[in-house]
Amino acid sequence: MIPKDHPRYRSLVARERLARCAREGIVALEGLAAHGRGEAFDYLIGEKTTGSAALAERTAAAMLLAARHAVISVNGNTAALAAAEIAALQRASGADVEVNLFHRTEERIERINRLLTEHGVRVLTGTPERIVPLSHDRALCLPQGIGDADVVLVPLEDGDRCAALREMGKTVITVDLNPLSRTARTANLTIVDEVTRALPAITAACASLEPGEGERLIASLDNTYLLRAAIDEMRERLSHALE
Ligand code: PTJ
Repeated sequence: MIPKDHPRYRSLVARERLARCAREGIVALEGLAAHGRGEAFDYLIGEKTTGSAALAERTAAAMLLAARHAVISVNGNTAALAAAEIAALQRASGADVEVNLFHRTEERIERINRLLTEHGVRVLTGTPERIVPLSHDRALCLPQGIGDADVVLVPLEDGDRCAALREMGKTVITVDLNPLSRTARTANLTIVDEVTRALPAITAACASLEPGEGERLIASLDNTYLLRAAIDEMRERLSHALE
């Protein structure tokens, strides 16, 4: 039992949930290591949504709403941390949700589908095909889902799929606390924020974009600027860390 007044309460609850989901076969054991990396970067940005992340989240909302067919691609970590937040974003954006795993087994796919469904997500199901040009199982996706999408939101991505999706001509939005990752640098739009803060912020933006704002945000999107801003924020915080 984690005491509510513990200074690291939120972080400990997230860890406990991931550990439980790992025991239940929802989160891959490798996902626990991935979370630790994310936590370290979250420390560096001050465990808050920065101004540049908020801009990225608004831009993501605009891109999801403007898409012909937007799909949110969900892995084990994202499902464990943010199932209810995915449901809310699906309602606000009209995006489809598809489970796509790096450490893929049919059993994990089923467990994650069930967890998402229990939280109100309408999950796309069907027979996956090797559509994404990759040699591992992330190539497998649904022809009527990621296969057909023009915009794909891929939170906590593992690297090479982002490039493969871009090669297919898709627009890729990612959520990644590490602004140096391959995914962060390859995506069209990178939100450097913790996934449980980022998804509700995109959901809120879906309901509050002013007329014409979405087009302006998309036209002025500059991912290198957003990544630099995140790195500047970290550098600034580090240089005053012990004051
Ligand atoms: O469930 P599976 O089988 O699809 O596997 C999922 C993992 C996460 C294991 C897989 O995609 C993976 O190995 O990912 P990586 O390469 O570790 O990349 C994950 C990225 O997400 C890293 O750059 C982390 O810094 C970042 N990250 C981790 N936790 C969070 C995060 N970013 C935002 N919010 C988080 N909570």
